[in-house]
Amino acid sequence: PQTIYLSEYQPPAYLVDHVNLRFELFEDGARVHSTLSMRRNPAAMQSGSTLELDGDSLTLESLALNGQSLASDEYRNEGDKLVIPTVPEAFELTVVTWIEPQNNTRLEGLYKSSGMFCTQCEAEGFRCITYYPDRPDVMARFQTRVEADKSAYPVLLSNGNPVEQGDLENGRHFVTWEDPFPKPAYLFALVAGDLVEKRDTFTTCSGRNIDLRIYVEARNARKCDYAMDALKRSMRWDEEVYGREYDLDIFMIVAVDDFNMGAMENKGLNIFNSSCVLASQDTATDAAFQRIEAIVAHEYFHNWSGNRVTCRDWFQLSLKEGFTVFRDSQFSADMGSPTVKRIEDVTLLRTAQFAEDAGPMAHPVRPASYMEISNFYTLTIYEKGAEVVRMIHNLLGAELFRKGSDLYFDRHDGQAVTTDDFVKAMEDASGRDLGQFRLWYEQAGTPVLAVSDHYDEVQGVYRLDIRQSVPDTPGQSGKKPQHIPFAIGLLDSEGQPLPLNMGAEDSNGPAERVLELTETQHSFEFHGLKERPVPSLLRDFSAPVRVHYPWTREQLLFLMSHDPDGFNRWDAGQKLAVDVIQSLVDAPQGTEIEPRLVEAYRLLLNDTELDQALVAKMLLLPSEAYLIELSEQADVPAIHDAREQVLTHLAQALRDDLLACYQRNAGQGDYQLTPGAIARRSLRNTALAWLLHIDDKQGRALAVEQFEQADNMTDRLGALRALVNSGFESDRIRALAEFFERFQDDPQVVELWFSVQASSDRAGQLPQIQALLEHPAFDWKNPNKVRSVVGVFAGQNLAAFHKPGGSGYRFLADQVCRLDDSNPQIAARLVSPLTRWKKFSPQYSSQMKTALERIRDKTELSRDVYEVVHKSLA
Ligand code: HT7
Ligand code: ZN
Repeated sequence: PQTIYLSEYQPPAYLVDHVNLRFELFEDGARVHSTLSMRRNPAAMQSGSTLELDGDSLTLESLALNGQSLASDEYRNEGDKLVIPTVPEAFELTVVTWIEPQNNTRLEGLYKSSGMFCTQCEAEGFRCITYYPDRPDVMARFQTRVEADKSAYPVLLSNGNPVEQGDLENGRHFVTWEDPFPKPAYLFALVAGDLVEKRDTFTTCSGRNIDLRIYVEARNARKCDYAMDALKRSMRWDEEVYGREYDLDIFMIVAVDDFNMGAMENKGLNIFNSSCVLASQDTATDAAFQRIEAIVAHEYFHNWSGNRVTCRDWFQLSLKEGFTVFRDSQFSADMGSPTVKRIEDVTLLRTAQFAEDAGPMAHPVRPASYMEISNFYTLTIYEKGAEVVRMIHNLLGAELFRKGSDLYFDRHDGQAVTTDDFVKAMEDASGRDLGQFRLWYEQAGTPVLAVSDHYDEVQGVYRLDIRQSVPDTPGQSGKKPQHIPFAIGLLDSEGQPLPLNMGAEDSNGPAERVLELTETQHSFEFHGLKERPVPSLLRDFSAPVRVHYPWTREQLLFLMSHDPDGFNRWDAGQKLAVDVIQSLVDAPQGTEIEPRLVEAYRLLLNDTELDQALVAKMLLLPSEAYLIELSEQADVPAIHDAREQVLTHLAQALRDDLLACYQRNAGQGDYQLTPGAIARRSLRNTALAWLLHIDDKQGRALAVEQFEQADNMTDRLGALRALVNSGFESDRIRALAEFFERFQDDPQVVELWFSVQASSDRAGQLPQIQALLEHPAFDWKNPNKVRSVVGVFAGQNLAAFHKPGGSGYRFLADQVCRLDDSNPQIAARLVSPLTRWKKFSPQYSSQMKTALERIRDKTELSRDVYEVVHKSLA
């Protein structure tokens, strides 16, 4: 496969002003009539009059230029390109293609899911529908007429506003949609199906009434309320915080069962994976509700950050994704607890994005090259991209950042632009120089800050020495220092914040400062300190960096209970637990488990003053994945055993406190989705999980009762998970059977049922995973099912996946090969756990490598999997 380079970007040779589409949908295929009004791009760099259009898996039925059919020697069909050697300056091109949505298992372009037609065009799916200059810097106005059988497909949708509809012969009908906003083809969408609609309205800040609709299959009609409310909250928030008003008269969301990712922001017609939109108290967990709110908001926010202002090319993907993730995380923080949201974001970043940044697929937030763009919808583009925008926000302050975003939207409305245009708008609005800051977009790898300190008792001066380095990554070495905002505070021995006086004459300095690191080495002095302070570093995780500082356990225990920065309070607890677990990994025998850790957890379990949402987070031990990420050469079974040992020790020592915590947080009256109620459910289910971890009899009775009596999915699933992970085998078997029996008709709950088993080292050993793949509810064509069994096993059941002997690796390689033929995007994502083979100790890494080679040697490997496997083996 070919590599595409940012440095080779050229503006398009031809532009499209208008697209007229007519879809004839049938059971055995679809005919697509497309008329493009095109003209030569005055900004084109190459001369000549050759037109090249992209195409993939299309049957060309006819081609006409300005109404004249083209003879077969007047164009070339080169498989993925349609070339017309000579075209005029301006012309109309009519293309008719035949496609087979019913056989489209890649789920790119037009395909069928549960009997309905739907599309996924980002990044390069539109070329699977018709020949087109399928690149985001070609923006056109679309009119789309959809024709289909009226009884099978009563609902016919596309982008924009409906302008005409009517009946046709043979029981067919049509609807025509017009989208007044020029858009790239990746934002095109079409849906045809037998769907019910939930309606609502939203009055915008300027008083316009917007028609809101969520379309779902009839059986899901009662599961749309939460998403609708989340949508209205998002619309209001974007007006209030970013001054962004919705622009069309109608906004639609459609739920689709078979979908490669979470959701898609098509203009006016967002298409969602069912699991990211459908929810009810008895079928969705609190985490699912929060995810739905965040994704609904994310897709809605794209209407401005992505659709009105879009990307010039796919190297700029983080322009829309990083900015929009930042916006959705601000929104979620405003809707709930900012500290808890920050903890969740940083957990994902440090566990998974840092791993990506240190692995063979590491790439900058603005990559310089790719083979298959679908492989670049990564945590680096999304999460690190959002962190980069967050740093700009923090460097500028909320007011200037808003000025910058207003300028960006005004300046570039209707354009396809670059990350550099975004930074420029921020610079122009604020007057700040972000020249060095741009390196965050160009350099891959997670910067490392080595921090040491020194206290001069006599002078009362405390000094922080900070050394920055950016590690080498594939294709990049010898990196420059980056501009890093490093937020800190200092505490006295009573836990009181100390004034940060940076000059010898200063007094009454602020309690927190953001130190701006721009050089390889910095020293900062703080004056007037009567005792050695305890530093609180990188507050609120002010930059996506690794900090190395020789923390003592005393300091961590102190920060855990005193740091006014909620994030650092949580992080101190994580660091302490990591230290305790790591010392057990290093010396499994004879290492005493830190008694102060037990006492710290006891305090937490009984702390009813502290924000209970924060307590709930603080009680969660660092995950195995994070512990692996932190180790040099990971021995997964050893990490797993050490973590289990600590959990067992804590649960045994704190048994009575756990029971008390459970009881205190049980019986909350009517189900509510407030932050307080969510925190109580989380505390109760953590206590239950710990009690069952030590096979406590009383815990078991509580779990069985909760499983049977729960009035919501968080509690029912919490009890199921606790039973499944316990030694009470008959309860485990019974609960799993009962759960399936009750929810077998609900695909989203069946996915939970699969994932509870696939993630459990008791119920998810390889033979059990293989049995799940044979289960009648499993479906290889449905990405959610594949993720909930194969993805969860390899990504979350780490001890089983890394079982000595390599059976887990061979299993994954087999499933990747199998999927590669039907859905390469999903296959390429599944490879991920194998790609970091160098991270593991030799007996594991050699077998992981062998599994990758096995995939590499498959015949007819897709471009998607080829890129991931070859880069991993390089
Ligand atoms: N912008 C959307 C990306 C997306 C996607 C990309 C590749 C293949 C399938 C896909 N489905 C959706 C989602 C988003 O970030 O909002
Ligand atoms: Zn997005």
